Amino acid sequence: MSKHPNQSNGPFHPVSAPDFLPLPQLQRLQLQRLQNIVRRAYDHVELFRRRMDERGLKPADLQALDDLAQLPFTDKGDLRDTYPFGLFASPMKDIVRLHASSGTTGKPIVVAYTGADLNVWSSVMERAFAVCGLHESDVIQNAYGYGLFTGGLGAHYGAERLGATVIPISGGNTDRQIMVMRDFGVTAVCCTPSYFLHMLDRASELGVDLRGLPLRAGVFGAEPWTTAMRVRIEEMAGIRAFDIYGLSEIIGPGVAIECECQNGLHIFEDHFYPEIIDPETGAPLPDGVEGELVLTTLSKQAMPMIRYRTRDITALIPGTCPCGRTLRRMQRISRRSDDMLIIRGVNVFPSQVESVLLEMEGTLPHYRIILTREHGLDQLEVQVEVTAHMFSDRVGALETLHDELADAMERVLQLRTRITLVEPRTIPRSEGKSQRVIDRRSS
Ligand code: DLL
Repeated sequence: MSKHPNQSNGPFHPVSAPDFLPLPQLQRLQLQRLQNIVRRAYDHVELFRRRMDERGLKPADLQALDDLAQLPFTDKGDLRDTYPFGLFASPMKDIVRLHASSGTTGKPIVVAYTGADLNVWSSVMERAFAVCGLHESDVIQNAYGYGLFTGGLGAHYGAERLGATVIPISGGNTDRQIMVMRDFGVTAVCCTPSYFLHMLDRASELGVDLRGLPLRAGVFGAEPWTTAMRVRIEEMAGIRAFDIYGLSEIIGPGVAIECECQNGLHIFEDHFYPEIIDPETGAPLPDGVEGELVLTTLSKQAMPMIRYRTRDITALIPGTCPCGRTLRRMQRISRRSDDMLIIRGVNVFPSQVESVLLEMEGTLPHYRIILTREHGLDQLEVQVEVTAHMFSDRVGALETLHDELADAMERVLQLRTRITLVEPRTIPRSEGKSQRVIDRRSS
């Protein structure tokens, strides 16, 4: 038998079979599922039916995958306007789980699952873990928060279905996380990248070197992080760090994940159909061009999402992946179309700030961006921790670092930035998604 493409991660995992479907077969499956889901949404979701009718469209008009582009978009505003249950396509008796995530106003957005939906969710999460080379012998510490957030339970059921040993520790209590990681022989950890950085710091304070433990993989997501951040994490922890993507509106974690090639995230296209559009005009963009990711759920029963505008900015990567999967890949999410900060008329993305900081020797990957308004003028301050070594009476070195950072920021952002170098462990840590931007301009 010939060597299977993902054999470097151990034997081919049987659950990965759908990742390798021949393209015509995948596309037939997608079209069939798309036709069913559009019919379901039309029959059961009033908002969707009204929008289709306004365009003179019927579900039967959908004859090819390309016809999807004629259908109306859905966005977070629709979830807000129909709060809490207005987009459900199943009666409450068939809904077995609700989750929620933050909305654009005070109310959260609510998402629903039937038993069949939970089954799909566990299966894509199981496949996601298999993509990173995890299997039944792994011990997975799941430090995503359990609760209304989809991270905890999503990863939990996928890891259990894989047959791995799951430690449902949830987020928080970092000392206990490190004790468990060491004492229970943990081989993989799931959490936000920022929380893992925090664990790394704390471990080193406690004199625990993660590189000496069996830990070999991290499955990190729920917030943007950069390749530079990955390099740091992999070096400091001696692991492979994989990027996992998802959002509550579509299912939770398990929409896309990086394979061993770590060159883009494979989208589980047999369940989630991707498009990239121009965020301004809504026009479809070709592969390789950055734009807003739009996703359509192909199998979700309780809350089908047709052409959901994620606000996440990425591009579909042309060509095939050396791993052999036929699932298309997207670039890691660099930013959201709506996390753009406008400072004195200049567009700034937090990821730009991070990339400058991480390229500079002597800084630690803990920072925050503080926006204020002084005399009517927006001010951008970047607070960043520097290494303890830097702080030990090398005033000259601190000054040099400060000036170099200010210059590098100006080059990249086209904006003069106030840099504040702070001692290690002074910036508040988060146990879930980090809050790196503090906007005090309106207060
Ligand atoms: O964050 C689901 C999740 C849990 C994904 C655990 C991965 C791991 P929400 O709370 O609804 O769901 O937030 C979704 O988070 O639209 C992105 O803007 C951002 N996001 C999620 N994963 C990534 C990632 C979960 N890998 C929103 N890179 C999404 C960048 C991410 N941003």
